[in-house]
Amino acid sequence: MGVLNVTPDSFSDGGHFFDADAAVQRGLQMAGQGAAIVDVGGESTRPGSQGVPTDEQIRRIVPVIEGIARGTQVPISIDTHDPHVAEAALGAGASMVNDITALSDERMGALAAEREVPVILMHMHGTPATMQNEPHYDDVVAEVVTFLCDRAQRAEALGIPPQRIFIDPGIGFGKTLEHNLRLLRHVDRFVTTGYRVLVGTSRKSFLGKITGRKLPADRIFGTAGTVALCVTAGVSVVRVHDVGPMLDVVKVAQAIAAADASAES
Ligand code: HH2
Repeated sequence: MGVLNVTPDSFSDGGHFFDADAAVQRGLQMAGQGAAIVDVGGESTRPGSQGVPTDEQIRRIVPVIEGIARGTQVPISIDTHDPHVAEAALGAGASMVNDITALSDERMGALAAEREVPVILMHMHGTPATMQNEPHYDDVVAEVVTFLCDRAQRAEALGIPPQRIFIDPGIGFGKTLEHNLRLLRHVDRFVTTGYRVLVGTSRKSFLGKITGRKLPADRIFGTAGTVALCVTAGVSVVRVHDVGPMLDVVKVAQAIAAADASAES
């Protein structure tokens, strides 16, 4: 999944694709590089961010989704927790909903059920404005798995079949470095729930804490480390800014993960 933020302030690509034409070009470029999904968002959710009004998000994302959908068959997801934004995005050509609040607004679940589109349910502790204020868990892995299974069951009750549900531990959303590392170390626990798993580590600040890389664009190799680990553990989708390089990492990790099966066949 390639990341496309149509925002002035996203932590990594903020301001790069705020212009609709530049954003469409970027979306088509990621599709050409092999992205299986292009994830379009009109609101930064970086720590401390305050939120963008619904009409402004719609103004940002609709022309971009229309432009990308005209140029490629690659599915487009809409990164929003606002059902009005999601509805506008689906009308413009998106076919998947990426909800970082995991259906906190039940109208989002009803919309996804009615339109028969997949949903991504992500875990977040608090809200982007406050989430990094000393987050605490007794057992971060167990608590996040339990939360996501609960939300996935709620989605099923709203009429979304399990094969259309993705769960996502929400790396960096109300988590310390240690919490992020434990979630990645035990990402197989999410895979064994039976729901497909999506993980988004791309260029995030915890990678900078480990490597000393202050600029998000310098965290590509750090991202690659996490992508290899996630794919090997059975994660279905990785959400990344650098589609071309990460596709190579995915291919190598998939080949290694499949080695036993292919040697015996
Ligand atoms: N991370 C970000 C945004 N949306 N969605 C899912 N499902 N999982 C994630 O880990 C995730 C997400 C944050 O990254 P980015 O979009 O690059 O930055 P910003 O929120 O500043 O726009």
